[in-house]
Amino acid sequence: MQEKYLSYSTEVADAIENKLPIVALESTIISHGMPYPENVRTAQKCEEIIRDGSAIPATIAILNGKLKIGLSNEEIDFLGKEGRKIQKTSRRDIAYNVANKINGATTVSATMYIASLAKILVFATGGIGGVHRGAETTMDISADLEELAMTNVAVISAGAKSILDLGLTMEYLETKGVPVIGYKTKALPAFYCAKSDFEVNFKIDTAAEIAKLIHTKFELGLDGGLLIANPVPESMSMEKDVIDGAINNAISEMNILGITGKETTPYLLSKIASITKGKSLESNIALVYNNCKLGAEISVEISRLAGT
Ligand code: PSU
Ligand code: MN
Repeated sequence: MQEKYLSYSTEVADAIENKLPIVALESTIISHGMPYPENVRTAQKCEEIIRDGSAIPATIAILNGKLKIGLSNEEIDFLGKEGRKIQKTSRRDIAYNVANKINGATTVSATMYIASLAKILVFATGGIGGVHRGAETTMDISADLEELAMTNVAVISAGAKSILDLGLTMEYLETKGVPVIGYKTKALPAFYCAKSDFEVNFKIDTAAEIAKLIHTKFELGLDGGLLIANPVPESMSMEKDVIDGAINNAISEMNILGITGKETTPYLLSKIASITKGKSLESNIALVYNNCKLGAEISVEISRLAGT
């Protein structure tokens, strides 16, 4: 039924036909998560890393009324150049954008949903949205968390940024039955920092064991995703004080400007990059690459378990 709305690149269509491991990638990170031209370069390098890891990348977006699974270099370039002019598309926006042929860069929630339609089980990104600081009054809780609660895709991220309330984010995931796995770490990674004061649910040290957990969860009929938290490489991890200072400044500035809702995350990301003179962007790029590498390893192991 949904098939008529899907459009696969030749590379991804071929991978599905031949049951090759596939790793989904989101497009909001391109349009809203990083400046041009770093965004395009990063998106292309992510695809390369996944191919080097013997898997096929499937970057997802909404273009010309189609849910696109696998983008051409030109399409990635278009999303990167348009930047924030492209609509940031989460679950609630998908139908409207398709019905009205509005181009959309997909967030974690929309990407997970579209990946699940294509039966792609592994999705690598940078950071997920979560419960925002002050959510007890703003109710700003990312749709990413609800999607993790219901859609069968494993999301590889570097944990959640401390622009969010990490403790509340972990509580929310627990309520929704979403396991949080630390790759080689017991401490929950905090995006730019390899560690936070919070703990993951399960520390797992190999891609093969993570794949086994994903496979088992879905075979048990336990619907909903898993969050794999992969710490930023130590050499690119930022000092907690430096990043906390930048985040606090960015949040006060945002409150003064009255920025709310879906503008929040993109605003904070770019403000933090400018306060840290680009250091946070470097760390952001490094952690995304690290997640693509792990995503490829996990998807290769899952294909093995599926007996292909
Ligand atoms: N975190 C990042 N970079 C990003 C995002 C989050 O470090 O680009 C994007 C992702 O697409 C994520 C979305 O799904 O922001 C969450 O937005 P919101 O907080 O409005 O739900
Ligand atoms: Mn929000």
